[in-house]
Order: sequence, then C-alpha cells, then structure tokens
Amino acid sequence: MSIRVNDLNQPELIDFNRVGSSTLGYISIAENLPFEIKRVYWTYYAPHEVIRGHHAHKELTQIIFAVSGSIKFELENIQGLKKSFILDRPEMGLFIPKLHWRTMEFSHNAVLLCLSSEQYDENDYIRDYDEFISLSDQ
Ligand code: T46
Repeated sequence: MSIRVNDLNQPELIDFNRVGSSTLGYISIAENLPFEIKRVYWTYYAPHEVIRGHHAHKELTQIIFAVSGSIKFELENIQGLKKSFILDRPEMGLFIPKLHWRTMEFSHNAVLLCLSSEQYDENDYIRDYDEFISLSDQ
C-alpha cells in the first residue's frame, strides 16, 4: 500500500486507512513512504498544559501519528504561512516537511509516534524563532 503526499513542501494530513472491523479491532500500515525511515521515536506522558516543540528542522522530514489520545499542531513555514492540525485518530498521519516551525499540545493520554527521515542530530534543529523567520530573506 502506497501513501500519497500531494506536495512534498507542504504539511498534510494523510489517511493511512484501517484494516479490520469493530469486532476484531484495526491495523494501519505505513509502507512505501516518500522518505526512508532512519529513526522512530515516541513521546508520552506530556502534561496537557505543556507546549512542546518550539523549533524547526533544516533537513528532517517526518510523519507523525497520535496512536492514542489527541495532539494539536501549529505549523509555520519560513514565509510565515501558519496551519493548524489535530491528530485524533490513530490511522491519521501528519506529514511535516523540513523548515516548519512547530508547537504541539498533547491530551492527557496522548502518545505521539514519529517516523523520521533522519537520525537525531541537534545541528539539524533551529531553536531560535528569529533565526527561523530570517531564512525567508535568504
Ligand atoms: C517533532 C516532535 C514531534 C534525543 O536525544 N533524541 C531524539 O531522537 C529526540 C527526538 C530527542 N532527543 C532529546 C533532545 C532533547 O534534549 O530529547 C529532548 C527533547 O527533544 P525535542 O526538543 O526534539 O522534543 P520535542 O518533543 O519538542 O520535538 C520532537 C522532535 O524533535 C520534533 O521533530 O516534530 O518531537
């Protein structure tokens, strides 16, 4: 099963579909992604009142799932275009291209699963918002 990303430069919600039934339960499958997965990580027990993120990535692309609970994302590209997304179904993935500033708010029971195009590298982070916005001048 291949998933389709309409524009590799734009964030997008992707429906990974589900296989199964309400009596048996469901399975969703991620394969043939638009990037090679080099890292998988998951985030959990994030208090609802905490806002995570506050950074962008220079090269990293990712697809993120809320495998439990719900997660609200605020994304912004270097042109200042802002988009909000809510992940609240396990079969929905959020594709986030490189160079998007992000913040996330978790529901109390949320578990975030991330499929990432790169291994962890702190040098790939932009953690200063002014530095991020100044990239539009380049
Ligand atoms: C994103 C959201 C959804 C590591 O050592 N290795 C890792 O692979 C990761 C992801 C983090 N860390 C360390 C680095 C920091 O000291 O864990 C600490 C918190 O990491 P970070 O600031 O990246 O956490 P979040 O939740 O703000 O952001 C992460 C991803 O970086 C980001 O790309 O979209 O999860």
